[in-house]
Amino acid sequence: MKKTWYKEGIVYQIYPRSFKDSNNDGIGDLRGIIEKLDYLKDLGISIVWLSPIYESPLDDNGYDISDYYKILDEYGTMDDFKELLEGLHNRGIALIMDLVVNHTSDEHPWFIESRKSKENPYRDYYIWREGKDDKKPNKWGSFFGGSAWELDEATGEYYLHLFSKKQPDLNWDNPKVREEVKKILTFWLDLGVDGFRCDVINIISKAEGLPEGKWKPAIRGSEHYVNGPKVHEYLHELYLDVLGKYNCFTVGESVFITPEISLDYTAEWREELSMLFQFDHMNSDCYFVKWFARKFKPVRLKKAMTKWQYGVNGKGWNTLYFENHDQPRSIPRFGSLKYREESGKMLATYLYFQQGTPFIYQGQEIGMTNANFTNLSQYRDIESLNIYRIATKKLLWSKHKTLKRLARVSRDNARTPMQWNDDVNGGFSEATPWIETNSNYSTINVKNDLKNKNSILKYYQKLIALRKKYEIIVYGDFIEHYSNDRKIVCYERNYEDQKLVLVANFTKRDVFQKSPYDLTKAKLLLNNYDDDDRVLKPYQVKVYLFKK
Ligand code: TEU
Ligand code: CA
Repeated sequence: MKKTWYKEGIVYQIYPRSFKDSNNDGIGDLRGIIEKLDYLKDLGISIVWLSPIYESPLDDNGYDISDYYKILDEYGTMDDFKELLEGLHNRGIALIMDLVVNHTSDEHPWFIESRKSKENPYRDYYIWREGKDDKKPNKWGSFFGGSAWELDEATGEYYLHLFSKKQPDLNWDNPKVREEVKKILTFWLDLGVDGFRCDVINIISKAEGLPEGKWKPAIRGSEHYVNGPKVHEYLHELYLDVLGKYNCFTVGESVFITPEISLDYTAEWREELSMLFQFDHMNSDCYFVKWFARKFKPVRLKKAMTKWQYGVNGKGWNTLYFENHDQPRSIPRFGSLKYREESGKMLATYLYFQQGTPFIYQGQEIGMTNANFTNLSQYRDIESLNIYRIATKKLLWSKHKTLKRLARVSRDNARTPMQWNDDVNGGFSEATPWIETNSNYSTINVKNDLKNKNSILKYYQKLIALRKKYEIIVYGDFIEHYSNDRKIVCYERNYEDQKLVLVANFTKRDVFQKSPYDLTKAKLLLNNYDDDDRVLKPYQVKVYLFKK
């Protein structure tokens, strides 16, 4: 397997709107990130992924771009961006940008032109269809609920939007669109960025004729564009014409995918993408989509994680993530609020000792928890607001039930301001933030964690340092033991003359430690408790190193 910097790297995702506000208007910005560069360096991460900072009407917090070459005013200027990039590079940290090119904003000049007339030169940049007998062209659904089609008055035709109606899908079959994407990539790479996180990249190619979709528990119509007919051709084209010429890396967000299919994107010889995000483990507490809840079971999480380890290791490359800006916080989800510190450390260890590139989402490293919103007015996320409307109006869920569901799964859970200290608004801003700060900032914050030597943050620093020190954590193989055990986790990694063994307790009760090896013969590398005996305390995790 080829060794590369991005396999060895540790990524930290910044959601700029909620990271740090430098000018007290309640909105995070680039100069706020610049203030925190040393914090990032001390954490030990080596790559930053910046969620979108481009000009946008913010219908979906920047995942609706109206100018790919301009920084959103609220976030700063191109000079601020260059200073940020230089500040990161000076500290040995790479930067990857969010590339959102399945769709643009409806306020992008291309779409403004496109909707003007059927003859407009930009018409074919998007996907327009006539209605069928006064009805929508087909029954495809949007990821945010409702139909994926919107009627546009000017020409009486419908346009496709797999996300909000302010996010029209681009027509990748138009070579001009692909040239535009290459121009965008080249522009940012020439500025010095080190790669891209490619938003929903496995849905860019739609089946010819846009055939009717079958009803499925997932999104109606998705069988006609998930890993669509030309997706590999288009990605390979981007690679040949642009990406392959730079020492950059790409991580593609991919929905409804299997390990086998993922290799078609990431096997090195394919020359497409470096790695993918997948969602299987995100379904360990729901069915297909998060709105259909089921109880979290550790064994389901283990099965999903292990499936990807076995399916991809040695052939492609995995990503390791539990959190991002679309997911609720992982501690209340997979761990326990009662054992916040213990379970936060255990989850990190279980995840980041597997093979793949680690992704840490801002606030995860201090064990931030869900927003606890109880009122609809507290929500900002378009998906949450849409689903609330649909659930209460069409599915006739009660308001109470819908709010309870949102409190558990809403994307806003991850979007509350970063908690820096116990000053007003957690030190994020002196002004009222665009979304409420979690009131637990007085105890859960960076300042406290830096003072306390047993904090989650200190533990993350230690874990990151270990990943940098021991190649086995990056490149070792992966073998799981006791995969059907509902309480414990145990896996090993092997590399050259070394073996790592991880044992962990995924429950709130003491359990007896199990291991296929005599752990008294190994060196204890990491432990989230002080004691090391044969009983695993609630959410205890230990990692041992053997020299063969
Ligand atoms: O997410 C794609 C995606 O699959 C999500 O919409 C997912 O279905 C949803 O968040 C689950 O709750 C990407 C971005 O990460 C997300 O923030 C954007 O809203 C979306 O694409 C559209 O660009
Ligand atoms: Ca600001």
